[in-house]
Amino acid sequence: MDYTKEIEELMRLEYQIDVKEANVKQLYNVISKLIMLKVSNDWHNTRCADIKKCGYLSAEFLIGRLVYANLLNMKMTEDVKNSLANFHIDLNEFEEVEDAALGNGGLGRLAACFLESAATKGIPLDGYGIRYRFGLFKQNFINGFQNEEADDWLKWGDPFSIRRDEDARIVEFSDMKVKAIPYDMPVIGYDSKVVNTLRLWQSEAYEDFDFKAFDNMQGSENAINEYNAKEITAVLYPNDNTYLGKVLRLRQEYFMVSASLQDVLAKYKTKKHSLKDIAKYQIFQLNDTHPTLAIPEYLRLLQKEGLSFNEALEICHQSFNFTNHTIMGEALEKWPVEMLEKYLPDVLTEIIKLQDIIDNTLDNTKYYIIKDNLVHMANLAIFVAAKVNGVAEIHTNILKADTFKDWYNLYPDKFENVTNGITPRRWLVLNNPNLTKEICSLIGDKWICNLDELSKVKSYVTDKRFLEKFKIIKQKNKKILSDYIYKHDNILIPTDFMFDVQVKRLHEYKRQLLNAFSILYIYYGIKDGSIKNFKPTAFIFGAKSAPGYYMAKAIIKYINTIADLVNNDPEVSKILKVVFVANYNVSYAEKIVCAADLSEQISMAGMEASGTSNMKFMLNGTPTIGTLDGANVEIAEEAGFNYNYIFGLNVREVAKVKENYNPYELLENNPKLKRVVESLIDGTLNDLGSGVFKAIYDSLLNGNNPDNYLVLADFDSYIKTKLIANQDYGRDIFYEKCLINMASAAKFSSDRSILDYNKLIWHLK
Ligand code: 26W
Repeated sequence: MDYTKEIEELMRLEYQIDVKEANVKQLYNVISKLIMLKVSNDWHNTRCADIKKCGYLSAEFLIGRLVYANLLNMKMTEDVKNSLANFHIDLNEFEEVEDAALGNGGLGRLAACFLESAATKGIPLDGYGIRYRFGLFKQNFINGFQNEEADDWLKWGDPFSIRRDEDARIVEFSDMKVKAIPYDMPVIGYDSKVVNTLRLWQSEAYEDFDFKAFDNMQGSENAINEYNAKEITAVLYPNDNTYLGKVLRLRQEYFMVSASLQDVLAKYKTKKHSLKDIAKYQIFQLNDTHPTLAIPEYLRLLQKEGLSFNEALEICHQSFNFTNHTIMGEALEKWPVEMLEKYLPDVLTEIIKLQDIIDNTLDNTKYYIIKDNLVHMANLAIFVAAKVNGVAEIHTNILKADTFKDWYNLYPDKFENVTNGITPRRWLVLNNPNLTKEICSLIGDKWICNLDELSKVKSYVTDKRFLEKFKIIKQKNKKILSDYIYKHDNILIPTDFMFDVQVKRLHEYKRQLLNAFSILYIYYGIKDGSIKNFKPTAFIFGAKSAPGYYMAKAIIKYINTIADLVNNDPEVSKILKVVFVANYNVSYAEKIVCAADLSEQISMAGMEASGTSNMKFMLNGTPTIGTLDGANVEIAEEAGFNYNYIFGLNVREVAKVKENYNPYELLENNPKLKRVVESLIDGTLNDLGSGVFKAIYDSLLNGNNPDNYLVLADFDSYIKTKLIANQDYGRDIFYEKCLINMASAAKFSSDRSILDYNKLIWHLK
């Protein structure tokens, strides 16, 4: 297809200019509109289908940059590239376009992969969430410390959204009433006629802003209302894994679910089915507890429509399913009863009715929703939901055996596992076109929508020609990444170095600190000659810290300071480089995961529910150095334990060690480790008087829970394994590991996850 003419016409329509006059933003908007034009019929047909649908309710959708992914899935990339070439325009120019970062990390990116997979597989799954005015903050470093800046993602326009004023809803709090305006995005599957919808709600003033009244100072009340209303969807909370208990966050959660449920009910009513049958047509997946207020809100709305409480509850039982994404106590949401009473009294009334049922039918010391004046959102979700699932085998087992043990004993059939996945379209086809081409030349292209086919590559892993090609492709990807890092972070990484990568949110349990310690250990070892023949390695980090997370920010400063030490050492910098890339995001990840040689997945066993970056690396042919945590376990099972670098304490051993853990004693018996840890306090590294390094030191050795995440306990095992991986690097056996991992990644397609959800939980056609 030649799109030249359509591009010209759209440019005239939108901007009244010639294509050659257009800037990048204008071009981006026009190409996006072209995609919208081409998808509109399929989108309309999917939307109108009168079939059972599932709503994926989520406070986060980390969709990233859409233009390339949409072109790919529409199979338009080549044609658009050629059409633009007529105007001497390069498609790569859109790399400036901002990511839509409407999510924090794993949970939000998972939601985006799931929507893409459902559309690809033809499953009617629509997303409902929040249209944040500002997404996850942008990160830069000032003297090595994280600095946050607002993410004004809309400055590029929002060409993939359609605002639908006609579907506006009113959301009421006890003290304010706001308008919820939906913005719809088409969710485009790969080569698929099914185009689902991501509906994101924006809050606006209920009354139109009255300028005249405002001028006269008569209606300043209106101005204030507008300000308050807009505030609800102003910004994504940047905390990942800690519950804050803020009123504004409560408003966001209620705003999103109330608007979405009203919407679903209004649409259902036009269909003339009995309201009692609604669960046959519409169900919901709760992405963690953030949207769990949907349960009491649905109870309230259904009763308003005339159903009895019991009828409404029965519908809720059939409608809601709940996914848990973390076992960390501090992340589990518990809203104070007084807060609900103050802002959402009618919702609280429904919650109390549920608690009454528990009081009347169950042992309420074991089972409760309200306790100590807190509403336990996970318990609410489990009590009502039809199915509850964890996100990797080991995680689901921990939920059953520990976190929700009593509930599991009560409702064993409610609990399911659905191991997470990633979409192979964005995370292989799009980000690694050369490897994609090579795989297609071996086994055809069916694997793109059926990743099981990828296992056919296994018969080529010892084929020298394929291995050489893989090396060349990896080398090319490393060059692209190295150039990008040089441009954005001003550090030059030679491409013949091993690229050892840890990218994910910064959290103590993920143990970036363990990685940092290992680098210092290697640095000292090279200097004193105790580590010989270390193969040149670049340690690459990418991570955002929650702005208020003191210890995570301290660790960022520590790693940046180690980077300065190492990179400025005239001798060692010939062998080691350390870089902490600024503003790690989806687009950066696309460049990183295809260029990595080693994937760091080193959380303390039992803490990482699943992880999904581990899957992205695997699919791009990168072995894992990791603990037996989350989906690492399944990765090692699929690829074979010998093809990855597994180390450290397992879940059982962690519990055992914690019984009487003495990190102080451990250090005294390990002088080399002691030297590394003391870099925090002996003046080797300078935290510019902030005291943050001493705080890290204290977290390891002093206080109630010293070294809570067993960094020191796992250190020896980690360093030993890391040195083995280093020695393997560059040899044929290493590349065999790369290829075996890639060829064994089928299980981690989000297509498989979505089909599992459908088979075990949703039962959609
Ligand atoms: C209330 C504050 C808050 C915000 C976000 C609490 C918890 C969260 C998320 C549950 C954190 C999260 O993203 N969890 C990650 O979910 C991924 C997708 O299932 C998993 O792969 C990660 O292991 C898990 O940490």
